[in-house]
Amino acid sequence: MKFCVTTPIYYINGDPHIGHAYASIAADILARFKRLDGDEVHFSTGTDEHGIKVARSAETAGMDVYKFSDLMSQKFRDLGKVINLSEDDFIRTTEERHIVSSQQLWRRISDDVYMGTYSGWYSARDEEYIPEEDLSDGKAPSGAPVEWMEEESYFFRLSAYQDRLLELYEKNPDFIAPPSRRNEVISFVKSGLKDLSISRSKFDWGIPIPDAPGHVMYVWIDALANYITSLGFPENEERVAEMMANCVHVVGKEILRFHAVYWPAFLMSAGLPLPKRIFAHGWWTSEGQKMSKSIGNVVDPQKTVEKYGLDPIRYFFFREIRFGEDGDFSEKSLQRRISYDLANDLGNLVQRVLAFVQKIGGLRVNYDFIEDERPLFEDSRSLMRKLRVLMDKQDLNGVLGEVWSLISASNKFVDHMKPWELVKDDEDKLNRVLTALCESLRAIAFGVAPFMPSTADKIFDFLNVDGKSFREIEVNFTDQTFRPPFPLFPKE
Ligand code: ME8
Repeated sequence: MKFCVTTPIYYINGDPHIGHAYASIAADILARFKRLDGDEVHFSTGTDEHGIKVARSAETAGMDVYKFSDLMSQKFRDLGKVINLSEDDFIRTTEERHIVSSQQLWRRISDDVYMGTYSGWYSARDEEYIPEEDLSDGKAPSGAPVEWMEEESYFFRLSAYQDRLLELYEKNPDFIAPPSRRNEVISFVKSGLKDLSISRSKFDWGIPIPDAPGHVMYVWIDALANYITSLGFPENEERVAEMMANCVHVVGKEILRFHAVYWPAFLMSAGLPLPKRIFAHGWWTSEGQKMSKSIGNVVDPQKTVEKYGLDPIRYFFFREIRFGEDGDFSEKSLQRRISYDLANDLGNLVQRVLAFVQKIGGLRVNYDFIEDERPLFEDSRSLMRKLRVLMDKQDLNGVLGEVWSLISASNKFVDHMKPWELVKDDEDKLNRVLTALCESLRAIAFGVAPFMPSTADKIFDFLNVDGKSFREIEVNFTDQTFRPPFPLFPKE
């Protein structure tokens, strides 16, 4: 199977923060899961560098806009290292390949494009025109200031796509996820679509429109096109087609409309395939408040990783809330997750089982399970089948829930079976119990691997397992001595 997953490409007007890290880690988890499951994966992320907002930030910084873009884009690339992203492509919208691709997309939609004049309120922070009726106290719904703009502009005949879009949502109920977001989009489209202004003439930090000197593309056209550029458009349309058919765009809920309404309309107009799903995730506040530079509560990914380690943060994001909902990032809740779920449940299980196996001189396998051990063995072998179903719905929280129920079942199994007593008088049972436990540790390691890759690697190492493919779960262990385990989440 082929699988494609994308993150939003981030504006480079400010430093990356934990919200960007969150969206990227979500996509990374989906990509890692599918790779372990044997799929051919294309995972792309990158930076959105054109538009008024970025041009103004460069101006404020007193820098040439190209130099500014290089500097800021690099910060997002560096964030990828800090959060262990496994992207296949990091795309910058200022790259030549992207300019070619966006211009080609433009040509392909040109039957739906006409020239007119735009006048209205523009929010540079949202990079969007705001309809007069949506203003409150003279501001955009996001709270951003607006300014009056009037210019000659190209328009995209979005109004002509209303019925086709409604049909798309109707026929593909999972096109927009989670389901709660779907109605929101449907009622927006039903309320009537206006044609969309898709060019700028008073401003030049954008991709030039073919054969239209003095006009650049509206930043959102160029931004959305990144997904197909990354897949090789325009040279390789075959690859675009096969990857888009199973592509999930992970986006924040505030940009769902661009992805679920404008993007499919552009693709339909261009005669290009639509993605499989747009998944809108929620927003994180920090210690109960909206993250903002003026409040000073913006969570810096680098510092948080230095303090708590990366894997606990990657875990926290997807354990704390259902993927799609809003959450609050607080150090207290993070610490709680680390000490209960990670150190007590997972860390302790691995430690108590493997230290014991080590103490008795290694594992001597016995797969002749009886009623006592078989359920744990079967739960371990069938874990991946359950996770696959949940992952296909991007239910990341559900996946962790399943993995943690196996962890807790395994801990109870140890308590109940008391291997330290079996060692005295029932060697056969002892070996069955420990074999079942090693099986469950291996399944657990695979279950956590997409979320906490380095933690999983440590467990794989302890168990002498390769950790490259879920297929390894089906292979019986052999007699062996393991490396001595060390605590996965040491208490300071
Ligand atoms: O919108 N909580 O870029 P952007 C959770 N360039 N996620 C957050 C977040 C928070 N507090 N803050 C940001 C753009 N995000 C466009 C996208 S795509 C073709 C173009 C995440 O830099 C979330 O995923 O404003 C959001 O959609 C994204 O960062 C927006 O990044």
